Amino acid sequence: MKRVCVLGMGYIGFPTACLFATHGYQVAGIDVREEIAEKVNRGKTLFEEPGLEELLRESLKTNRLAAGTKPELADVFLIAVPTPLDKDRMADLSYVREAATGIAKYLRPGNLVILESTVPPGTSEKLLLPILETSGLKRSRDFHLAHCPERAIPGNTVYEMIHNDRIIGGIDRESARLAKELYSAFVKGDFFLTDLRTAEIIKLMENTFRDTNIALANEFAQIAEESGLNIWEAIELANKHPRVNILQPGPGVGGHCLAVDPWFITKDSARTRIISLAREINDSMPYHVLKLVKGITGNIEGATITVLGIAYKSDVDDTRETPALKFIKLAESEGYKVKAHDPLVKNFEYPLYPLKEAARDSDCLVLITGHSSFKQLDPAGLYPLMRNRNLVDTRNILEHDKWHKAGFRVKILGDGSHQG
Ligand code: SAJ
Repeated sequence: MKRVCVLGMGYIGFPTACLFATHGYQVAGIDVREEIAEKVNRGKTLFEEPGLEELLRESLKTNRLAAGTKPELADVFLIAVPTPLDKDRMADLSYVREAATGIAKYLRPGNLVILESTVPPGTSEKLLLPILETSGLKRSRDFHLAHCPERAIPGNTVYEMIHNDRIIGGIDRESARLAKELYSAFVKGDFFLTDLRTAEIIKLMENTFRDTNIALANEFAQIAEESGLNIWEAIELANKHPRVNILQPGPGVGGHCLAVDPWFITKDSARTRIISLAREINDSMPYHVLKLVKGITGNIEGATITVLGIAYKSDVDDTRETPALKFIKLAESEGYKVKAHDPLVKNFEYPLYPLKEAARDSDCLVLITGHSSFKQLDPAGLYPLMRNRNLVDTRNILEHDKWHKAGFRVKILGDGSHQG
């Protein structure tokens, strides 16, 4: 049976390790953090994702998965470590470097190395290969290398890992073919083979496309506020056109992908304009939300605001790059007292309160994350606790009539037709 060593037990590496373990491979799940490896071995999932708990249980029951902190001999090494932005908006590739250095010691003739982490074009060739060759082995002759960027969406990771099509870039045709064979164990989508550099940029293009589309929606939203119309209705109707699909405006773009990856393209290019502008528009949305809050809270001295939703998007417990954090910092710097509530998030930079505590003495509710459970919020359960009845809905998910009837002034992001 083939052995796969997965480096990085994060949002991608962990479910990937479980999928290989439940589809015929012996898997070592490696993470530099000992507590992560221990948790996996104790059968605890590292985050919530539909289907993940069952996969882990099955992987451990059959002894096909064991987590540890050091790489070990294997047929396949799969790198799924984070590639965050550094403070100069450059890709921080230190985790990739560290993982490759670890692998080089265990690399043997015939091995296949796969990079799943998102990286700037050229990283596999310029950074990864030279490190792997410190093993004394030679690319193509002795070992294979492929880049198979992950494409699964948080909140539906396991399903998408199985059903999405995959792009595989190889250092040579044989590397791509071997990687395809490996993933075929559980991937039901189609495979498309290409070279390393093309695979690297495809991943970045996908997320940049989405980020740019959201920036357009955010710009439309601000235009709608200026022009006294409702962008939500306008987008819905524009999307009835067979070739138009505008995404939704909101309080900004978070997560570890859309808010990060476009910068990997701009970094080495003097030609990018739309990409960085889109990033700036999306990054500016928390300022815009604060402007809406100021508009509705008016002259209330030292107002307290309640942030509903901290996660970077609906129905996940993930707060990476969340626009909520930026919004809270901005609001505090302008003298607001902020209390935050999120039904799913457990750890955050700021204290989180149960809903009623968060609403107590508040002057304004600001819905940042569109969690499904918020749709059922009952204004009658909250306003008796509040000092003033104001609501800003940045996701347009609440039943606004209900809130109006309960005496709230309501501001919806992107809706200039609303009179409050
Ligand atoms: N957002 C909007 N309006 C929308 C859609 C999203 O404001 O219409 C915001 C969300 O609230 C969130 C952010 O954008 O803050 C990103 O959320 P998302 O659901 O669009 O995407 P991610 O970051 O969770 O996952 C993306 C996916 N990429 C694409 O759809 C092209 C996923 O398939 C990738 O695997 C993932 O990035 C990744 O890991 O790269």
